[in-house]
Amino acid sequence: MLEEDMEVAIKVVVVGNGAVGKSSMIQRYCKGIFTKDYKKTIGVDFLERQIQVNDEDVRLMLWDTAGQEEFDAITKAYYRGAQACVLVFSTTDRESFKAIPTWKEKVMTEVGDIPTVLVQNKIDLLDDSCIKNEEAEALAKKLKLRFYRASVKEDLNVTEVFKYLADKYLQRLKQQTAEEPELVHTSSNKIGMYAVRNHTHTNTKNSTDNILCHQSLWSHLLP
Ligand SMILES: Nc1nc2c(ncn2[C@@H]2O[C@H](COP(=O)(O)OP(=O)(O)OP(=O)(O)O)[C@@H](O)[C@H]2O)c(=O)[nH]1
Ligand SMILES: [Mg+2]
Repeated sequence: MLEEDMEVAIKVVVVGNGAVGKSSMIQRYCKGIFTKDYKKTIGVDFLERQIQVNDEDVRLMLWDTAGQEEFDAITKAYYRGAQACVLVFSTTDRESFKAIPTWKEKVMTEVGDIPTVLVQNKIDLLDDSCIKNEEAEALAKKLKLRFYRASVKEDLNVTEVFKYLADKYLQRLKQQTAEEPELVHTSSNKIGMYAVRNHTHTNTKNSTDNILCHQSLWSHLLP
C-alpha cells in the first residue's frame, strides 16, 4: 500500500537576491504566466509541477524563497531537505551576481552538495547588462555548475533549467540505489523520496505535462 503511493518527488529551492526573477521563473514554469509587476516574496512560497523524465513520473516541488535579506532567518529553514537548487542572478544587477557564491554557501551549509544550476535571468535586457559573458562563465566554472542564460519574460531556457536538475537528480539517485539497493522503497521500480498520499490537486493540463499548482504550504513538506 505504502509502496504504491511512492513516487519520485524532488524538492528544489530557488535562491538569489531580491528581484532577480525567482518567483517569475517558478510562475512561468508552473503556471505558464509572466507578470511585469514586482511583488517581493514574503518568506517562502511553493508551487509544483509534474513532468516525465525517461518515462519516469517526477514531481518537482519548487520552493520560492525570498531574496530580501530581512527574510534570511526564515528562508534558511526551508533549505532543509532540498535535493536540488537553482541559483539565480539578474543581467541588470551586478550585486546579485556577486552574491551567488554566498547563496551557494548558505544552501550547502544546510543540505550539503546537491544538484545545482546557475541561471543568469533577464537576458532580454542584455543591452543593459552589467555582467560580462566571460565573467559569468568563469563563475560557473569556478563553482563547477551548469550555467544557463534565461529570460523568464521571453520564456527562454526556463524548462531546460528544471529538466537538467531533474535529470541530474535521477542520475544520482539511480547511482545511489545501485550501490545501496535497500534505498529503493517500492516493488514497482519507482524510487520514492516522499510518500505522497491523499492529495487534492487542482490539475491543469498543458500539451505535454501534467501541471499541478499550489499556493499553500503543505504540512508534510515543511522542514
Ligand atoms: N525584463 C525582464 N524582467 C523580468 C524577468 N524575470 C522577472 N522579471 C521582472 O523582475 C521583477 C522581479 O521579479 P520577481 O520574480 O518578483 O523577483 P524575485 O527574485 O522573486 O524577488 P524576491 O521575491 O524579492 O526575492 C518583476 O518585475 C518581474 O516582472 C525577465 O526575464 N526579464
Ligand atoms: Mg519572489
